[in-house]
Amino acid sequence: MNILSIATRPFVGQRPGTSGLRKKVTVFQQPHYLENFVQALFDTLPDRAGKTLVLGGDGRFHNRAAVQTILRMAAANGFGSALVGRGGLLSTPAVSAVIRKRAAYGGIILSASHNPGGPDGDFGIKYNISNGGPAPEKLTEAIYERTQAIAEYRIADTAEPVDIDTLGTHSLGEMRIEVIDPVADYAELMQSLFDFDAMRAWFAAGHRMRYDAMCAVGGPYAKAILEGMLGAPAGTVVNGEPLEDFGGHHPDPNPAHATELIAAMSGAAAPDFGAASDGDADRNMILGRDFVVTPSDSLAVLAANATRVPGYRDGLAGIARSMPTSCAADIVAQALGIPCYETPTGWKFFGTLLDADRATLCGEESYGTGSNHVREKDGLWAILFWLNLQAATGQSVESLVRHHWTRFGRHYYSRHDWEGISTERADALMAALRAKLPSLAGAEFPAAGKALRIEQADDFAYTDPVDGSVSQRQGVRLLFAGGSRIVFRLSGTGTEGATLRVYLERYEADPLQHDQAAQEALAALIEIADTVAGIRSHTAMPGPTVIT
Ligand code: G16
Repeated sequence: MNILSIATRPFVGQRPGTSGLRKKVTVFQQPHYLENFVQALFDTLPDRAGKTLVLGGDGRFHNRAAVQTILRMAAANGFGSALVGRGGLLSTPAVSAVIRKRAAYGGIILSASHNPGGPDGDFGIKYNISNGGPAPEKLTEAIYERTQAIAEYRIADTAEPVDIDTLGTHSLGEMRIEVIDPVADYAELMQSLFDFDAMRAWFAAGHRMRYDAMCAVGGPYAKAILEGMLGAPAGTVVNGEPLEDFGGHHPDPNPAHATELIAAMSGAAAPDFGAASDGDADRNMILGRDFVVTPSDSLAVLAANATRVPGYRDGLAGIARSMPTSCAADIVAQALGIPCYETPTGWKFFGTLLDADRATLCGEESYGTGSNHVREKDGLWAILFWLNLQAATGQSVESLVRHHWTRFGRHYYSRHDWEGISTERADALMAALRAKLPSLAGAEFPAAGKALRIEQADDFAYTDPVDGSVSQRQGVRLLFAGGSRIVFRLSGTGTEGATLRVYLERYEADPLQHDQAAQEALAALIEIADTVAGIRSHTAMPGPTVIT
């Protein structure tokens, strides 16, 4: 095999964000753009020779072309073999499962997660290390440094595309390519964790479910497991065919973007259980009939009930949540007598805790939940966990959550996103807020006839308790007496301008106060957030663009 060395020049802005490098498809289509990033990645993996690389993506536009390029580059950079999901498809949690099961060196996932796809949409690439989890910051920074100095990349000189649509093995020079069933390893892992008999019986008893795969990569997994292995009626999985533009859907499973599912779950004739996953199937949304579960509550309910599920029968070592995620899990951890870790936003921060067996379950407000079975959040895993709980207890989603609130109290929770702010304005807002921090502790705000007092105001910093690495400036927190919180941070996953995320949370122990609408229950905090940060004046926007 002839290997070409192609001269190139650095592109500005190839720094991975919260979860890999995400840009517009048109940016990735520029000559050398993908190649530069992949070569920079390979250059930071000096002992890659002869090793196995897992490769797949969420099937969005540009996925197939990128797979071919990366295979040619992997062969030219000395990898011994590549495991590719059939059709170039692998969900993010499946990549993690395959890396772990087959002891691969690492994996490349082609996805921009929940961001829209298609020729005018977004594309992305992320690297996972040998534990199956996202590359830690040390590695993503090294990749970025390399992108800024790159002068050439290596690629196999062949115009013949590899047949990635047929299971089996091929070779590209000395590299062996195995096209694998994207679902098989993952499905086997799910069987080892959940009570498939109980879930089969739940469907056989006539219970109904609606799983909206949002025309993304979750469809094949959900169909194989729910309709194939668990006997759910055909049609349980909707929007189940992965499409390059997600059928025009915004594959972000939350109440703002999964409106079809919310409508289908409303009314007496609605199915018992509703669920959705995102572009790369690592996020999940859980619904009962006329009832939407917040991701923060979902983590807390799963933790409190974990021993009802075979894979977690022996209990949990600990729980971890990202800082903006509500403190509902903390109260459960306290009751169970186990630690609860508060990490920065980004699944990569859970890796060391899971590897060290300090945490068993992890979760984030951004519709991510997972456990130590892989090193990624896992949409279908969370959905099967909820299904297993319903089958094991005979309770509905709503009743599981209401019992939980009665026992532990309710954390009213909402996230307000202000999207499409110019980077300058967003940076100015955060800088002004940070400058104000010293004056905020002790400040009082009138709310519904009483005063809300800020007890602590800071910029969240995290020291990883396992490897000691430090991450600064992870978001401004206002912590109020009584447990309410407001958190401000800028998103690290967007591709245009900046998105301000404002996270709002209020704790309510009294069961008689558990029936308010979240936005009403949080009204005073919503007002304080704007007063303190001057959001409207900084952004010149009338209100948030997305409320979840
Ligand atoms: C990624 C990260 C998550 C994070 C989310 C939102 O999820 O893996 O840890 O919570 O982005 O991040 P941000 O608030 O910075 O936009 P995904 O599903 O997009 O890979």
